[in-house]
Amino acid sequence: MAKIEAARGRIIEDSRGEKTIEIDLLSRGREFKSSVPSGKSRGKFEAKPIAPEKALESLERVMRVAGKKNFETQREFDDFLINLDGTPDKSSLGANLILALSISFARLAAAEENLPLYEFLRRQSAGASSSFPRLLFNLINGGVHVSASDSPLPFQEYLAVPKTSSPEAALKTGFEFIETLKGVLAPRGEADRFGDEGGFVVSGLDPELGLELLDEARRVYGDRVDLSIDAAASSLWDARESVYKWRSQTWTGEELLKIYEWIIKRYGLLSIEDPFDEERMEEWETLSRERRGVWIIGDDLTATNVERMKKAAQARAANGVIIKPNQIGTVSETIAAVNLARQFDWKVVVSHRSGETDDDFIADLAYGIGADGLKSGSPLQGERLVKYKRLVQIEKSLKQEVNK
Ligand code: 2PG
Ligand code: MG
Repeated sequence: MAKIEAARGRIIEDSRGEKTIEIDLLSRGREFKSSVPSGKSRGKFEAKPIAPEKALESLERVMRVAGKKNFETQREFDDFLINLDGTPDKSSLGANLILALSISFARLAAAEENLPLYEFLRRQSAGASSSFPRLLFNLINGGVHVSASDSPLPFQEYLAVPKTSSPEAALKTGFEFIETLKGVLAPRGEADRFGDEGGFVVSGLDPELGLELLDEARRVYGDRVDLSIDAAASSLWDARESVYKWRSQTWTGEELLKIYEWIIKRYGLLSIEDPFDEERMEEWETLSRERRGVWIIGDDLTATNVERMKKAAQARAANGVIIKPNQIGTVSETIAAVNLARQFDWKVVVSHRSGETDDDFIADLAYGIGADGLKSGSPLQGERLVKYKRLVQIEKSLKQEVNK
């Protein structure tokens, strides 16, 4: 059904000023563009991107074969890419090139069927019904997303999550809450430094401090947001010394567990992402065991990879999962991970990466598959805001349809 007539690729800059690729697929006089993000706190089980220059060379290799074929389905196109690559981690063609092609193909195939992208994606996912995700705004950045000279907090992300399922209302709450938070941070002289995802930078060693500050803002603003963290603990884990470590601080797994138990109670946390290292599932289990109401979310742990997810489910390590298309590399495999999460009855949070572009694919994905959350940084940064705005646009278009 879908015939790719030509492809173009170029190198662009992401939100960190690092190089990434943008790809256009051309078909029947129309072009279908996409670009791919990249992560800094990358898990070891992720698919591997290659240098952008090399990825553009791979594009020629792909087109020599793809240009002669017709592809019936997304799965068929993705399988073609996976087979042509031939490696388990997509390091031959490059996971970045493969994902850009896969996303552009989804846009092309949706257009062929005259469907909005989110509806096309919903149909790829067995039994999914579309719904709007909660928005997880990363408002205080820490860990490896902040330059070391700013003495960042140990946990990578301190998030505020508006208590509404309307993206428009959530975005409004997000901006208002940021203003309130500024008022809390200004007397500390910390209202004008930003990390990779557009959140504020707070200096300190106490992992709780980011939550204390968000909570202070919440007391002023009103109880209209939940709080969450991404500890990104694989970045803290020191395998040689068998401890978690951040600058002059160290914690054993048990000590971290105590911190989580305390902050869950103290702040009524909605979710904790990557509380422990990606290899230490026994530690995850100790937290997940007692915490049925809190979303214990795997990111580096699960890497949007069904084999990793099965292991985590067997170990009872988590009850939720981060879905990042570029961790696995194709749209079909991303949706397979979502389907499996649903079978496990896990929460699903679709997520951006710390180095982002203006591509808003993940917003259509999150709505299309009915994700519980979309995590895309602070709305103060343009590359993050486009994702949230795309959801608002979908919401408005659906309302118009009802009013017709
Ligand atoms: C994460 C992500 C995105 P990175 O850990 O969840 O917030 O960070 O893209 O650097 O892996
Ligand atoms: Mg994470």
